[in-house]
Amino acid sequence: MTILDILNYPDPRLHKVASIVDEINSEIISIVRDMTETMYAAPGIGLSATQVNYHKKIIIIDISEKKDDLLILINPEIVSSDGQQESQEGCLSVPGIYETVKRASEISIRALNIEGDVIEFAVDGKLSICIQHEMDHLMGKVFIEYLSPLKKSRIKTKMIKKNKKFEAT
Ligand code: K1U
Ligand code: ZN
Repeated sequence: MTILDILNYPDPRLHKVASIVDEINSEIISIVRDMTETMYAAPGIGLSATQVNYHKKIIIIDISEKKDDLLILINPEIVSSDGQQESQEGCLSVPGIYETVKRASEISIRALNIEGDVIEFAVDGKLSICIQHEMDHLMGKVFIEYLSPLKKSRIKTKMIKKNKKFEAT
């Protein structure tokens, strides 16, 4: 397994739209393994393939305390959504930034699991927020795009400075 580099905002590759996984082959299994190691090492509670510069519809999530409840969703789709909730979100691609985002409170998801079976389930709360956040990444959307143009621009400037500092060291 390998710990992959996570793209940092405003890297333009974060805005690529992921394509459908049409076969769960050894390449997909390998990227899922590497993503899992990367997410746990970061540490994070979710990760999309987009963030590791792999532009296929794969997300992984583990919101458990013990980090022993990994959810792997391939080609995830939101089949229905209801209500609204607001909460603070962070992003491994925008480190150090936490902002309040409004999202649907309950969503029903259809996806493939790693065995290639179709799974359908409804979720709310933190898991629902995390799934919506990761699915946005697959569409090339980063959570700060929900903020006002002024806030977004300030964060962008801050991140560019931070990335330059990091590259110089
Ligand atoms: O997509 C990502 O960048 C991962 C992101 C997921 C997420 C967090 C909060 C709301 C929605 C989606 C993160 O994991 S940021 C790090 C984080 O939240 C965390 C890390 C360690 C322990 C607890 C939380
Ligand atoms: Zn994110």
